[in-house]
Amino acid sequence: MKLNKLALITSLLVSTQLFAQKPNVVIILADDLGYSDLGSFGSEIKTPNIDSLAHQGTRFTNYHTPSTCSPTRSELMSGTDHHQAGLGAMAETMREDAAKFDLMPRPQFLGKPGYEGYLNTRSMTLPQVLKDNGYKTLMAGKWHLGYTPETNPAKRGFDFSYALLNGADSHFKTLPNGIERKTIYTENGQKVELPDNFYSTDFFTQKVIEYIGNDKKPSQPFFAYVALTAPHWPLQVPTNYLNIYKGHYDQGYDAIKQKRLEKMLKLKLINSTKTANVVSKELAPMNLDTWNNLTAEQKKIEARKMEIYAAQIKNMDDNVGKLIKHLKNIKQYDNTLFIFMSDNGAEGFYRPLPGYDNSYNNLGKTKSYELIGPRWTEVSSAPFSLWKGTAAEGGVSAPAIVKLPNSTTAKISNSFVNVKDVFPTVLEVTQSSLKPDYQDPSKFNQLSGKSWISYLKGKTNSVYGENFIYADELHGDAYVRNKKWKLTRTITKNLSGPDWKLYDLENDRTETTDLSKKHPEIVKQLQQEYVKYTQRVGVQDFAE
Ligand SMILES: [Ca+2]
Repeated sequence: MKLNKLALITSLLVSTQLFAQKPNVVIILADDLGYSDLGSFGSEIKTPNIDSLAHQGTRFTNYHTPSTCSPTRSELMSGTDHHQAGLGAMAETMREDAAKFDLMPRPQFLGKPGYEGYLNTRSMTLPQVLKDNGYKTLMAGKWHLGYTPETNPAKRGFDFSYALLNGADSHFKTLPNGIERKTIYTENGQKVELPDNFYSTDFFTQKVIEYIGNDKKPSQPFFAYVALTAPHWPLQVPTNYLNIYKGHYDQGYDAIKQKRLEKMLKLKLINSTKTANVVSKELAPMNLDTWNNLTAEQKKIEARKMEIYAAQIKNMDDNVGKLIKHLKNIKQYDNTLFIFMSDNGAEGFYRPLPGYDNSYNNLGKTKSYELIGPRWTEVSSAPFSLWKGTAAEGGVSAPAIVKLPNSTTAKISNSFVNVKDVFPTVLEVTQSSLKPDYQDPSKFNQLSGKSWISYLKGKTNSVYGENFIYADELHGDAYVRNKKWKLTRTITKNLSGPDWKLYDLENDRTETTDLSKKHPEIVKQLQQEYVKYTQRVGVQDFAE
């Protein structure tokens, strides 16, 4: 009897020890961060903490996401195409009043399969699967995948959650007089009021640190989803950040972009400083002209907006630094898988709100509500074309960094990868398994990405192989890829006209030369692949 007891205790101790050795997982999701906005991706903005992950891990130069927030988040959480996960279109576009948000309304789509407007019940979730596998699961930040109690993070697998349920909010608690907060925050599923000193990124990071706790020998590994709302509009920073980039952007768009391109070339992220064409004044939001054609007053305001944007990114990096420091303090840093990425390209459309004080001296403070606008976005997206909400590379390419547990060397990877790969990658690193129900396609959407691990460990030359087909569609903007080819259209705001265009991404990822007339056979083949994709995932046609 005594022996049995001892054996039981010993085996418990051994299993607890093995359990504790499972790696932690930290996913940091930036919101609308452009492709070249990090120091390690060519930016002049100082991001040493995020760069420290890049310098011990892999930078993906060819990482893809849907072109807006909630579709990407649905793919990250479910590991499946957003048309199957419930965000075939953003919920905001399926409202009768979508035009209010500068979006083309398609209320007739709402409720169709895959267009529920929230992370649907056919989606298994990454936090739930990790929880089933013994992980403590926690998140803080933007959810954007459902407003009801059933669709709250607390019901979709998170043990601990502090969530903004909406797609955006002011970064401070204080709003202008007469403006009422309509957004909803919940903690562990219960509605909460923001604290008076709330600043989004500071607060969400602190919450994550609090949920992780101080235990140096935790009984469970953890999964932390750090869903930051920076540097999404409005441009707002704490007072001590207001002037840290003062004067840095007075040279204007082209000078800063050129510096980024040269740095990217030096870092071997690109192989030439060729960059995309800028949008014409006629098509640009606000009809904003190029730098040399602006008045001195316009230049002053434009430069100020970018100073605030850069400061917002610096604040985000400082918070990532706080999190890294905490993990080092509790001896959990080395044994953690880090994935840092943006959820989509930088925001180039202009979506101001009435009732805010956007005078020069108030920019970046509470009660202001500004965006960087299209021209600085063309810098954020460099070397790519366009921005968030389009199928151009500037909309669907995001900076991404993965640092495997105990990794210490820097790599740059040009392999095509996408956000749906995160789920299977995390499963492989954490040696987690799916319960039988989740493996039944009649009950649940199946994972459609590929794990990066064989590739990152040097066992394969690319994640998807040479001849992969990949397609996506959002709000009528679409693309399909095979080998070096991308067939694409961006109908939004008529930015690229109604026609499909063909680009050779190997030689022209800036999408400057349309080769559709030259290679009609490739256009035809890719069009057929695109139709197959729309049928497979159930795309509703926005273009009609
Ligand atoms: Ca976003």
